[in-house]
Amino acid sequence: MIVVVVTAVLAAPVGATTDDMARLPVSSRFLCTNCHILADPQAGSADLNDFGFDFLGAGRLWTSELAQLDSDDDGCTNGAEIGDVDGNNQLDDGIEFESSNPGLTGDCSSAAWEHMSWSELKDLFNGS
Ligand SMILES: [Ca+2]
Ligand SMILES: [Ca+2]
Repeated sequence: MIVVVVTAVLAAPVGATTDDMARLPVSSRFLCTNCHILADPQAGSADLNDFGFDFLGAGRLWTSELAQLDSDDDGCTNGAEIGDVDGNNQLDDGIEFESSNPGLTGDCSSAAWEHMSWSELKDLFNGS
């Protein structure tokens, strides 16, 4: 599996990022960092983040399966982070740009907490 992914990365044409960005429902906030790790913003980097690898594995297409994954393992699905929960390639109501980054761990939890009511928080701790 790793060999397949590495081969696909090496085979990717230069400049593919722009085309790939257009395949997401929205990419206006994080642009190429939805899929790539930019260690040095000046130089840039083609290294993929965890969402980038899953996007590649999905045939470089935004699918409902990809939307349901939590690529960066931060508790929010890729769909919730992008703003298209069901992955139908239509942004959810009121969404104009990514809510958080699907390839960056830990950037969505605070937003999720802020949107919970006190009764929802209580239910969470009570396990009901
Ligand atoms: Ca996530
Ligand atoms: Ca995230």
